Amino acid sequence: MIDTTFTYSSPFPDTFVFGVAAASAQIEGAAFTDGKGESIWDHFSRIPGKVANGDTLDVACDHYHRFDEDFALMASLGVKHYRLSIGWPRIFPQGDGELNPAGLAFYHRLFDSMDRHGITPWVTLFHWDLPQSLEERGGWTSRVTVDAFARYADTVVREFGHRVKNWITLNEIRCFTMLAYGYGTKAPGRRESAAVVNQTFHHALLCHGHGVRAVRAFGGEGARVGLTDNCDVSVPVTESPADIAAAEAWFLDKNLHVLGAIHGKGYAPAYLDRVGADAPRVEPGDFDLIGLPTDFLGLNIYTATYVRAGRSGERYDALSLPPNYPRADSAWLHLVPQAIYWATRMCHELYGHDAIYITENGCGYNDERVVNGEVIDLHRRDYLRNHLREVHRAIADGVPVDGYFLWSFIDNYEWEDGYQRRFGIVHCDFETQVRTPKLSAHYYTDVMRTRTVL
Ligand code: BGP
Repeated sequence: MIDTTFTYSSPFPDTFVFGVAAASAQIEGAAFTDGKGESIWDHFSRIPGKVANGDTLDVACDHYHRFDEDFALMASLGVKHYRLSIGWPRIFPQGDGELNPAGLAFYHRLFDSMDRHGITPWVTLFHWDLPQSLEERGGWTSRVTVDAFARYADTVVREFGHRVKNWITLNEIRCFTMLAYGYGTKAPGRRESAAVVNQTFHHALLCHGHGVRAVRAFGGEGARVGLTDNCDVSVPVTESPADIAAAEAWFLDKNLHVLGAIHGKGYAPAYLDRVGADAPRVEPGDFDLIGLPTDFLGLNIYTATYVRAGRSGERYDALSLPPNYPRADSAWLHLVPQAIYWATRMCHELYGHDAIYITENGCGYNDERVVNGEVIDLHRRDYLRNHLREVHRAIADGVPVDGYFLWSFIDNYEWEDGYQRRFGIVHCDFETQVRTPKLSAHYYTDVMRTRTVL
């Protein structure tokens, strides 16, 4: 039922969550401290030519040693919700095998500090930092990783379940499967066949299921869990019934791998037709796990593809963007704010998700400098404002968007782009570790305070 009293200038609902996001490997640094094992990114970043400027994750934002001041800064900016991830190789340096108590102790200290600063944690169990030891035993191509993840998830949820109530199983499956084992641009940088890549997706889906199972088993009262997906998003060229129907058909087709698979009944016929002999091997009971009901869906939304009705009988026509279409410095990050509106609306209408969080949204630029104590990132303020408008519009249209986490709190290690690509609303000087909130941080503070798109 659409609330007709919710207008363009209405504040966001009282229950709407505003937050910021980051991930263990990207900000913690301390890559080999207190018994942490090597991750595939620690390994990959040392292979010449894989990461811009040969940047490693060794120090990053040194958040491992500075989290207390970082949470003080967050609190001073009015941030009350923070999405972070736990570094698997800190907990189990080899992925399985021996537990590292110092890793658990670190996250206890971190949660203590968040408590003191009045910040609620939203914890992702896996944000890409697979222990290298597991990679050497097959990584995501092997069920060894699934078993190891099940134990890791059980351990983490048992340990922190009394203090963490919002859990995210995995971050962006296609990035650590397809891009990592198919295209080879992300760690571990392999180029495998389609059959192998489809199998990595299947193993990731199983781990998602184990994450849900672990939270149900050990999360305690009030625990909630969901997946964070980076679905391929379509935006209808015109908001006419024909273009909307085309965009929806494209969306369903493109997202068969993950969103189409987590509903528990096995892979969709359309998916099996598409992959043919390259279909993943499925064992009995796999979909009992994969299809476990969740409490919410997390979406990381950055960009989209424009789709219109097919001109000559096709169901849709996906348009390639002209070279002068506006984008951020990340080459893939074309500016399409309506992505948020359409992704959330389609997930609600096509898959029935009734609690959706934007778990990431943001933009990456190079060469953002502190001048006279300020970083005037009006480009990011504009990105943020345009996207928040679309969140607001979705809510006005009855789409259940319950929260928004901005990527990222602070400039950090942007995977193969290293430190040159800045996504933060807080500037990090990687030489001195000095933090400077950018104009966009102050803008977001005002938005969170007034609960209005200012
Ligand atoms: C998402 C990741 C984040 C973050 C962001 C920016 O895919 O979940 O960890 O890195 O994208 O993208 P990138 O660093 O690939 O430019």
